[in-house]
Amino acid sequence: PSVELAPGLVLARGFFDGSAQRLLADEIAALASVSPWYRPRMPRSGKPFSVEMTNCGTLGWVSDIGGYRYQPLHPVTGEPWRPIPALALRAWGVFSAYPLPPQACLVNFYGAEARMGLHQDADEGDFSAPVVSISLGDEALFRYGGQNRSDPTRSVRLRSGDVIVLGGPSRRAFHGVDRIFPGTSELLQGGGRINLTLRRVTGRG
Ligand code: MD3
Ligand code: FE
Repeated sequence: PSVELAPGLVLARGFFDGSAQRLLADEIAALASVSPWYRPRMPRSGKPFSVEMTNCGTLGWVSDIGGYRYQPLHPVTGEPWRPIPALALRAWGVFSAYPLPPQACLVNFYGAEARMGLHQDADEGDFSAPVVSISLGDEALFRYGGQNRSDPTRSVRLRSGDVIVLGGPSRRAFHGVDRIFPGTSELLQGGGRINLTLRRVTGRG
């Protein structure tokens, strides 16, 4: 069952069942053994994120003191990113309504204390493509607002197996993760939360 929380913001509760979540979590563990988790830093300040990141796909989103960008190589190992897991591509196929496959899949890991401040995703060249997000592991309090930072916000708790789609006017909405709820899922060894976001980076020409 999917519900539209705001224009273009669709939540598909429990899209991935327990066995699909298990397969995806195992695929992420395998890809992180090749493309290790690293802690990005904020542009200019160099302050480390509380979220750890890796990517899969032909391009990955990275952040360091020089800025935000998409690049084909892991910033620490210098190796190419691994392919996007087939199950994640399935969510894109079901929800994106977009004729081309995703180029990038940013993989975020939240430990018990991690959070992500309110921001817009603005580093992509094609805003006609949605962002498709998959949640795994512990529950999280997700906050979303409007196109301006000062717009009112609403919150929704995201659970393991949920998919959210950010398309249309919601593609430019401010959003963030206020907190995670430790101990609410048994999926990940050692706890925590993983979020995958599937993205188009370049336009259709
Ligand atoms: C709303 N990740 O990686 S996913 C991100 O749970 C990010 O890790 C959060 O925000 C997380 O950039 C939220 C949901 C999400 C992703 C992209 C969006 C919401 C969005 C783009 C536009 C509007
Ligand atoms: Fe974001």
